Amino acid sequence: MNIDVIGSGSIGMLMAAKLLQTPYHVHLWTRSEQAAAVIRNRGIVLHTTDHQNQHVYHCPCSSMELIVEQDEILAGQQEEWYAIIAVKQTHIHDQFLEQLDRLARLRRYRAIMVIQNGVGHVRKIASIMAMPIISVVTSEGAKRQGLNEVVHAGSGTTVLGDELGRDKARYYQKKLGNALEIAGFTVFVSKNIKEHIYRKLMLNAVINPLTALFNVMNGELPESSTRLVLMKQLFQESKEILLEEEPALAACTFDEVLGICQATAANTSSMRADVLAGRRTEIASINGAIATIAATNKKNAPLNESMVHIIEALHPENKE
Ligand code: KPL
Repeated sequence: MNIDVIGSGSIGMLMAAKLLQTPYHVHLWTRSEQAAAVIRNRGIVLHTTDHQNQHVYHCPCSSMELIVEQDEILAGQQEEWYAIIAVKQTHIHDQFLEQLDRLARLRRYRAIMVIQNGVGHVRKIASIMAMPIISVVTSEGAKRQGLNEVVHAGSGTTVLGDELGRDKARYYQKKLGNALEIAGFTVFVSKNIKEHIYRKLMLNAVINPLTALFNVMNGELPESSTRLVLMKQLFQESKEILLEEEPALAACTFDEVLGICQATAANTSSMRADVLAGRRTEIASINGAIATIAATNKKNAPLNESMVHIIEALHPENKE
């Protein structure tokens, strides 16, 4: 089995480093040639959770921006290829989709896995790719430290599911789930992946914008009473909106949000990290997506909408 890991962010690098320890062949794809060159020359450095150990994994690596030049190398390959798409929502734009389409034609992927926060990505990717697409929701903790280093900040679970019902999706879901298990991840296959996607969406809708706005670590967020009130209100609003789409969310409680803050206490949320680095955030695919779902169901989403407006106002790079 051959696996392209597309995206060298924290989860992409963690997946690649773990899969490199299996008999599978792994190829990592970065956004820029600069990052690819660093990884080709120095390998991926994976730090253990306790920071006591680090291992270097040498990894074939190319950049998506040079995909055209790779045609000759990749064309006509007969092996069985799969892809894990681990780029951020903000990166799934037209140019990326063109590059992905090109790579998919060259590799003739049997199936792909997509791992993103928020919603919207599956529809975009499915519009250009006809093979089975497996949705993945992971709670693995990973922290990127530079172009080729990642800390495995905490073990979690990785849930796989089929949202689109395409032919053979169940078969590949099992096969790819096994591959991730062999790489050391704790994997579950869910018959209702939407529940997991929406549950994560709801947690991200509370933790991500508020940690970014108040500039605090995940564990610090519930420590002030003002922030706690906002967290509860944002949770309540998001839950009511998403419940209409996914009744299984009825069982979700605010304690779950507090539990994630505690379990990831020393983490900088991905949105806070984006804001601190001056990058576009995933606000549109998280709180923006919840506001859109509300509008579709003729409901209001004042807090989710406010989060979008405040993050956009503070950080104009977030405007489309
Ligand atoms: O998924 C996350 C993120 O930062 O995007 C949480 C769960 C909030 C962990 O940091």
